[in-house]
Amino acid sequence: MKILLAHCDFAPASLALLNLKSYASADPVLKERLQTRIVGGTPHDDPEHTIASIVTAAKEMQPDVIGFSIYIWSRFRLYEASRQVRMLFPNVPIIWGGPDVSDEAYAQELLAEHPSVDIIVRDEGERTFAHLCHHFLGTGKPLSDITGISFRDRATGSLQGTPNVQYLDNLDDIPSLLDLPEVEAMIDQIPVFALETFRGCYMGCAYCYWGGTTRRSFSMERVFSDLGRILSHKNIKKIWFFDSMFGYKKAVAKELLRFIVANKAPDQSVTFFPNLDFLDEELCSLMKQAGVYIEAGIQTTNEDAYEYLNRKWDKKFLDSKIPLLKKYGLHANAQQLILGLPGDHIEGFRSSVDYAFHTKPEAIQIFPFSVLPATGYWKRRAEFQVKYEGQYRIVYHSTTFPEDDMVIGGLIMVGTKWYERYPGMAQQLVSLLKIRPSYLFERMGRIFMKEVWQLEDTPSSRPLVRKRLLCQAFEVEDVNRLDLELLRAALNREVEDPALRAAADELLRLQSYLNCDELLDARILPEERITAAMQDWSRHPARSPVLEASFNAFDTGSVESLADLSRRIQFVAHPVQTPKDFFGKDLTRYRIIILGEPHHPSRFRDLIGSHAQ
Ligand code: B12
Ligand code: SF4
Repeated sequence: MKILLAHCDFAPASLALLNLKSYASADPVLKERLQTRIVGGTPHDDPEHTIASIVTAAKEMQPDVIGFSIYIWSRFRLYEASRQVRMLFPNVPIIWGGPDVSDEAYAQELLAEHPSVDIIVRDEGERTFAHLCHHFLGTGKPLSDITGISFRDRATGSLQGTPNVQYLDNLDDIPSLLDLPEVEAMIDQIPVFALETFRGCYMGCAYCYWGGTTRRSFSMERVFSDLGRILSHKNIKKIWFFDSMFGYKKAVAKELLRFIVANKAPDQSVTFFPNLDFLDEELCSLMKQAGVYIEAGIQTTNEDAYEYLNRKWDKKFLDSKIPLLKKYGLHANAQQLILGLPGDHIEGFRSSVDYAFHTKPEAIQIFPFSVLPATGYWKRRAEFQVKYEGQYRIVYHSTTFPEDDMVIGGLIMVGTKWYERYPGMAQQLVSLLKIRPSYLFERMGRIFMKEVWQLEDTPSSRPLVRKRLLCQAFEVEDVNRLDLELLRAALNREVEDPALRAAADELLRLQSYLNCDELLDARILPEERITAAMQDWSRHPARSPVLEASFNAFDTGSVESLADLSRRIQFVAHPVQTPKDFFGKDLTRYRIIILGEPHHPSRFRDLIGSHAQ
């Protein structure tokens, strides 16, 4: 029996479809009788292109069954691909699966709206998919006895649903994906690979579907074996771990990190979504050694929003964990927030942004609230009077977050994109101007909207403004237009005091150095420390000459009054080994040594003189 499986994911391979195939291949009958082909594209492709490649594959293969793996980012184009293959093959059963179709009531609605789907597989798919294959081969049960599906009865046209699937007890029942021919064919060419180590999450946050399943993990033997094999492919530079509970079993997590430290090449890095709950000193230290990228999904700091979020954290908890990350120099950490959560309001959102800013992350990532099927908020969407739009079901109105405020939040979100490009600059600027970060971001957003998008927010343009701010968030090309010239224009408009404006210009001039990784001040540190640092600097091939700044632009606390702006300092700098961003790109960071004040020479004057030659 020939089965065509289609997806459209950011990852080059669909973990979901590979898992279905791998699990089925452990069944002797299916191994013998199934012929599976996986076809796909990425959401960055033109949707027409994805659809055409699926249709072409179907024409070539002439499948007996067709399956689609549907996520929020792929749903529109895959609905259309499904419609087109249904027209070509009216009698071939079409199955949809994936998180976006896993809500039981919604699955019925989808069946009613889309005649191009016959069966929807809800939630975990391996076991159900194997049952369906047997069904179509004639070696299995009738559809009404297969758990975890919603389907259209072909004879009567009625819509039916069966009880939820029973999850796999032992995830090791899915053979390693690394043994699949599809993976063998690509593994020597791809730079990124993902390893799923855990399913489910104990938190069950109301906006998330990940927390929806019972918690199960692959065995450590299996994880070590797969990880060792992946790390041995030196072309793979980045490994993603899908484990929402990383650190839950402390000893195991630590063992895994030690394994990574011992086995990874220097240019290989790993990304976890570590749960802050489980962080301790040793785990942080090991994560630093393993070069782990940290994302802290704090989402909000507003107590009113926590009430509905079903999260076990509060601000006090965050205050106790964030310093731990900082202590271990887990620099490339992104603070993630959600804009527009039920119960939150614009002031609460501003405070969350300010909180995230003051933890000095590399990035503040704001996601507009997207109401996902099968989640807690989905079930309560009428109660919160949620209005949403577009493929991502972006919420633009709810009881505590009316549309006007959502637009302000969208402007702040644009400002945080700018932060991502210039974090050091933004930190210094906020301190210099003594402004709330969220206000600076909002201003940046307004200027960007006017200058780049040429849009004014008026009652008639409101829907367009809203869509561009909230739905555009998933496009990247605008981010590159958030440049320093735009900031200069903003500052010229906003800052009236000439001394402050000159200081802001100084920050712009020194902006690349502001992202410093380490700041050594010769005026206060012991002589040996500075002597050693100067020796490093003098040997560094990319060292700067001795530079001068009109005030201590590196220390956010250095400007208390305008008089401080005329206290010139001299400094030197050299690049240091850089952290990587989420996509594995190097971020340039500097070590700065403040030598002293030219008019008030420090006790290190002789030392400076000799190294500066
Ligand atoms: C890795 C990941 C990503 C990757 C991309 C992954 C990819 N495939 O390209 C990245 C980091 C880019 C990403 C981004 C986002 N993600 Co994400 N991501 C995940 C994550 C952690 C793992 C997905 C995975 O591979 N799981 C392993 C596979 C085996 O499990 P599965 O996907 O559930 O598949 C099973 C079943 O669904 C079913 N199944 C699936 N397809 C099919 C097909 C058939 C025919 C059958 C029978 C069964 C079946 O069987 C599979 C095996 O059991 C999930 C959470 C999770 N743990 O699943 C979220 C998740 C998929 N992401 C989600 C979201 C919302 C996003 C974002 C929109 C978040 C945001 N606010 O920005 C962004 C999108 C960014 C953008 N620009 O559009 C949601 C999706 C919900 C939905 N309705 O689609 C999830 C479920 C998490 C959540 N918050 O609830 N994500
Ligand atoms: S902790 Fe993360 S993975 Fe778990 S339910 Fe909450 S958002 Fe989802």
